[in-house]
Amino acid sequence: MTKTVKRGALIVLEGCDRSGKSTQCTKLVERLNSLKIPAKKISFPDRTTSIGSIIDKYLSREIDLPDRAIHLLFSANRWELEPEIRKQIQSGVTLIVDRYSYSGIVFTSAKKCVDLGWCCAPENGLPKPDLVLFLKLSLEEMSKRGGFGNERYENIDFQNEVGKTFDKLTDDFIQINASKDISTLTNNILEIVLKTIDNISCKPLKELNFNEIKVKQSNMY
Ligand code: T5A
Repeated sequence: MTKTVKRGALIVLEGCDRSGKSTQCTKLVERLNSLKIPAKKISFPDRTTSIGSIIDKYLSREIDLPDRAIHLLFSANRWELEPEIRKQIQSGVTLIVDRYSYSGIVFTSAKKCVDLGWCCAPENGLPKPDLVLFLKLSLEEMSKRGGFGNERYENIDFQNEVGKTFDKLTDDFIQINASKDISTLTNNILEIVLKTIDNISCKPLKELNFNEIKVKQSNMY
């Protein structure tokens, strides 16, 4: 008789730039693996693919692209990893994801050039996270962290707009105070992640459907 493998969880860390997402994703995977829970980190944008290399050139200001074109490339970068995400989750691996569709929607929307519905549409149908943690950090603290200002989007006015847009997007995120020290944060986040892994049990992985999203302000751009 074949043994049914319990699926892994899809956990996303979101937040403004330099809020510590990458650091926490790496630490979480280490801690989960040390507890013998199979876990891997993936990051968006994934700059290692051919689509990701265009995104990297755009972010480092090597090339310019129209806002809609770069938005669709960020989304395509998620879709090219979608089969792998499903495969890993079904094989029992928990994925800790550094940014996801929410960043895609919010960063383009904060440019105030495209309406929210247009930003959301390409994300519909991607695997829906079991948990989204939002790392919240003040603009002042963010700007003091290493490397801030190196890439496109890393300026205080735009990050302020990004923060406000994230706030309007959904009530479903669990907010985390990202100003705490790294190990305290990892302990806090690990506790929530372990509960999620326990709770998913036999629940199937859902799909994102932004047509149902709870947008707090209907005229949001
Ligand atoms: N984007 C992204 C879109 O426009 N559309 C999309 O669809 C997607 C997915 C690049 C840009 O692309 C945009 C958003 C971004 O502007 P990225 O590759 O995630 O996205 O950007 P990165 O520059 O790699 O990462 P971030 O700027 O988001 O930084 P992190 O991951 O939040 O922070 P991290 O962990 O690298 O830490 C930053 C610094 O702070 C320190 C670290 O040591 C490091 O120096 N630090 C702390 N210091 C004190 N206390 C703590 N608790 C700390 N945690 C970390």
